[in-house]
Amino acid sequence: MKGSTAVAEILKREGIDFLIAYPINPIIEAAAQANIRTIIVRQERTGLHMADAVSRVTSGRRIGVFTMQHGPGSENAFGGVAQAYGESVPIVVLPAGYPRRQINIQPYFNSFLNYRNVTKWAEQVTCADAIPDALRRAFTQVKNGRPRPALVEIPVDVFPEEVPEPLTYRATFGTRTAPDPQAVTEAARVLVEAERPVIYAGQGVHYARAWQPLRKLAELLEAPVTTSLGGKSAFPEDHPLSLGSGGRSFPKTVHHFLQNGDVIFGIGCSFVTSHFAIPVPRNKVIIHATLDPSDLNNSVPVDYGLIGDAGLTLEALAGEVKDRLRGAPRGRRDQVAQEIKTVKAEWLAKWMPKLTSDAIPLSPYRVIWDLMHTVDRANTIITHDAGSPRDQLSPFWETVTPLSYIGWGKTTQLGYGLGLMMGAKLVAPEKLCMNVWGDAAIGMTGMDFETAVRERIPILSILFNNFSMAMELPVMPVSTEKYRSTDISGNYADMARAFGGYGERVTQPGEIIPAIKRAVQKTQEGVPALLEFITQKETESSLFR
Ligand SMILES: Cc1ncc(C[n+]2csc(CCOP(=O)(O)OP(=O)(O)O)c2C)c(N)n1
Ligand SMILES: [Mg+2]
Repeated sequence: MKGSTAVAEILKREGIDFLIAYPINPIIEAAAQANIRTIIVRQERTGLHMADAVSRVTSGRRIGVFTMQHGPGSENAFGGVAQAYGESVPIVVLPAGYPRRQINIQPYFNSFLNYRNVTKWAEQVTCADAIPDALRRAFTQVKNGRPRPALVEIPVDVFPEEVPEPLTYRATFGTRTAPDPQAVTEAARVLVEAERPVIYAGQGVHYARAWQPLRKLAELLEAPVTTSLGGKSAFPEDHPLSLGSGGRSFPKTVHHFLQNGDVIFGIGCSFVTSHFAIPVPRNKVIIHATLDPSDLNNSVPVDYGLIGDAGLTLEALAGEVKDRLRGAPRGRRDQVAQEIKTVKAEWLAKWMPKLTSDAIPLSPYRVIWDLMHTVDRANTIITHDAGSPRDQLSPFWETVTPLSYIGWGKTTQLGYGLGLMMGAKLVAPEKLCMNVWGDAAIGMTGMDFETAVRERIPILSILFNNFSMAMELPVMPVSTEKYRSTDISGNYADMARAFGGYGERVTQPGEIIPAIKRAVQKTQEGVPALLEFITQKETESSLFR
């Protein structure tokens, strides 16, 4: 069979049922012939964001695959792969390459060379019979160890070559590593001896699907739990021990308990310094459990380290902690829960005027508050975007089910949210999938709303149009005043309608909830919807620095 047919057959055996792509690449035709649904985007970046969400929302049990052409396609895709690398997302990227006689000379874009620093695995296939081995390596890499993109570049003149038959390819598998038992014993001892431990859960808990073991350990220790943005929704945020999530902005409960804690236990997180992660206080005992040793002692010096899968780590720790406690409750639960309740109430009271504001233009906080109280949160997947919407949404959106919030911020490309929710909707069609973004963000990837319409992916986009890059106002006062450099413009509800979707512009506070209901109804009818809320240039967010 031909190289391209072999790729499609291998994807099929790997359980891939849709291929996200931008032409031209012969894998697209071969995949369609093999009954793999091909989904064509408007630009490569969005396609990668979709593939990214396929992997994230399924905890890597299904792998997002994206293919594109050599040269411009692979050049233009770079941002999407870099974003997935930054966020540690396991996707398989299949660029075509220039013909072999040109591929390794200037000026031809060489994916193997150029993508090395934003993938965990990159290779170039030089003859068709190497395709099965290369794909076996790529799929094994994305299913094992730290999740990150793997790339296989296939030169255009390799696709028509013959791959020997029969094709013996078997689907790859993922396996897990467990932490050193001695390290588990030590960590359990420190956690049981701690007076005010705090658990900080990252997205490793999502990939391990370790939501129950996390809850079990927290309840045994009677310890409060916060999450990173990537870990948001790993622990139910309506649980009495939940502090809410970290990020650039976060609830006061997170700040209060971290400052007053004695031991911080990070599970499935990197602790890497980021503008969009809580600063880890330095005078604490730190226990760090992560899959990847390169995280250990990276940004934060740690006292105890555990290397392994978050689920195996949590199960092992819960077992040891239980033995040490001998079935006796700690007797702290009510006091911890009460402290959380008090601090949270005080924090929310401060924000309530914005969350319930009747102002025109609308307060973005009011829109978020009304949205949260209108949709069925347990059956929703939501994501923020870069810009103020992230800092406005993440502290106040209370998640109740795992993977109902796709948080991000290791790198923060404006426009990531749309593709994420399109990918989420593909693998969770029964859920309401919503991206909340600003008018700068839509400028990056908004054209792909047309993809949502054309490919019948009925997401709901919540757009805050404040005719500005409000986030930049404090850092661009002179250019704003002299040249209006932070102004932007557009009618995005009209744009959504022009693309064949449902679009509505909302200006009145009383219209927020009815508009949300109409838009949700439209998504249930299979029509993507965009609600354009005309909002204030809000620059305040819940910061504790
Ligand atoms: C690709 C990319 N370029 C630049 C930035 C830097 N940046 C972050 S937020 C922002 C402006 C956000 O404006 P908008 O989306 O309208 O949200 P607002 O702050 O107005 O609510 C910019 C330029 C980025 N995050 N991503
Ligand atoms: Mg804006």
